[in-house]
Amino acid sequence: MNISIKEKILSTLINANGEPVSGQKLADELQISRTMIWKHLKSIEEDGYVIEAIKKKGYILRSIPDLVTPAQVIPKLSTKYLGRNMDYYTTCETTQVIAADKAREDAPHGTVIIAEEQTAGKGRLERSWDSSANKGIWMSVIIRPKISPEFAAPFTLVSAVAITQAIQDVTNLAPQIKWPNDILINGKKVTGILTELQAEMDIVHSIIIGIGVNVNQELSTFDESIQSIATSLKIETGEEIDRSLLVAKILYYLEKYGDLYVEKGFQPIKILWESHNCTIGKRIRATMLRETVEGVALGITNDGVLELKLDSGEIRGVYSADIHLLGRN
Ligand code: BTX
Repeated sequence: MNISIKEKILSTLINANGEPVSGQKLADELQISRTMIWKHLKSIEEDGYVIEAIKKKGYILRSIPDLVTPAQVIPKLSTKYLGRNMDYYTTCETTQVIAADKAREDAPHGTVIIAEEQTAGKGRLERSWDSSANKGIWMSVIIRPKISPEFAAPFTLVSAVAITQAIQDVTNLAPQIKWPNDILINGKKVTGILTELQAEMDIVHSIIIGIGVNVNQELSTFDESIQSIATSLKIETGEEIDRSLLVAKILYYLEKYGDLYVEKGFQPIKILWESHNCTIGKRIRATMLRETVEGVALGITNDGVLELKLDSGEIRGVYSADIHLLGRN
């Protein structure tokens, strides 16, 4: 586990559940001086934690800011490998590029790069992703499944199912998936997924799953250009959501369904995806790189390809597109 001394001190304070933690004990355990412990505690306070020092007893954590630090996420994890190696940034341009570099440098299977803020968040096809500070979940997950590249694309659908289920668990909302990977609540986008691949012809080196979830934004936090199409969990529930808990839940379901897909194929995921989808049976417009077509979405195939019945009667497989829902068939 990649965890700094500061994070270890913080984890100890969090795990003490309101009981005092002795400075001397911390110093002994971590084999550093009391002065160093004190410096780390000051730095933890600067991050927004409130720590009370009680004479002869030690330090008590009185309040925790809503952050997605490893110290807050890791104790909530119930995964075997996802998120067990976590790199945290208060700000960065995009976690996706950091993850791509780390994947090339042999970062272990399940590594997560997470940031409080992205200044150049990436959407698909060079679009941008609005990633304001301390309000959302902006993370890239590196996985190294032993599969060949043609089996990589469904991981986008696996991720959409995992995130939907996690949001449902934490908020009781019932998000819907618009093929392939938009997660909507009341017709507005709450999540975006960007899946990137590092591979050779016959083997996947890594899949980098970029996940953006709007959590605690007010409508005015969003860039004006997306205020009519975006929503957040706070807007939908009226409540602040614990982001670190949601990160842990997403990683739990992503590991569970990712493993299920690798072991059993797409069929079990397909059933889950269909139960959350809002695309099948609808009349849609699919904008692809070279053309735009309209028709009725019939369903998805065993590879996650969307089958569309065009007005001419022709049935077309859509591999990658932006989908606009036009209403019922
Ligand atoms: P997408 O191409 O499906 O969506 C991008 C489009 O969505 C934008 O053109 C804009 O219209 C709209 N949009 C931008 N920001 C938001 C937002 N916060 N909420 C709702 N709608 C928005 C989706 O691409 C893929 C997004 C992946 C984001 C993650 S965050 C962690 C990782 N790092 C990174 O840079 N990207 C991924």
